[in-house]
Amino acid sequence: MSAASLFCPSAGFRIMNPMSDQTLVGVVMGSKSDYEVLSAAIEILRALEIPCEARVLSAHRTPDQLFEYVATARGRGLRVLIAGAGGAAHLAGVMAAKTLLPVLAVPIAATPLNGLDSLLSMVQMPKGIPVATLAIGKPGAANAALFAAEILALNDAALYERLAAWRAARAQEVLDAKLPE
Ligand code: RP5
Repeated sequence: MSAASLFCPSAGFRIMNPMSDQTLVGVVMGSKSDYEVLSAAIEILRALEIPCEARVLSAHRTPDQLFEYVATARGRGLRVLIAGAGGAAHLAGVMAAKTLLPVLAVPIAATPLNGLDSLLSMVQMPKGIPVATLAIGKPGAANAALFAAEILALNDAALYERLAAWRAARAQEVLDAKLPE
């Protein structure tokens, strides 16, 4: 198994950085059913070599365990939290209430309202407890990871270079695009 990808049974996926094994980003989802969407965030974090962990914790089904996770996150060295949930998605707001770490929220289409319920739940946080809300679904999950990377890159020149290279590669994909004759 490569050092860049290690499965940790007790904490879900844990992505190791060859330079440091300090976990920096915690990806929390309200249900295992959210994983397909949040995997878009984990893929980006892995590509940028940002050590992260993924957990299933619910604001309404496992509130005590969620509180414990968030309350200890900063002390464990985590620097950014990503929260993905569907329906009445109070997960991100509850997490933000328990920490001063930045919380990036990913709305998930899990009900007949197609994610609009989740989006509004997350984006309409009352003044004082901020949650940064991304787009619904996989695009939002990927952008949450990129936003986390931008935050971490403020104090990590090597990560800044990896992020710049990642974006340059996306630009090159556009420039290389071939249209039908
Ligand atoms: C939310 O309810 C979860 O975040 C998930 O998006 C949705 C459905 O959960 P399951 O019924 O699939 O566990 O709490």
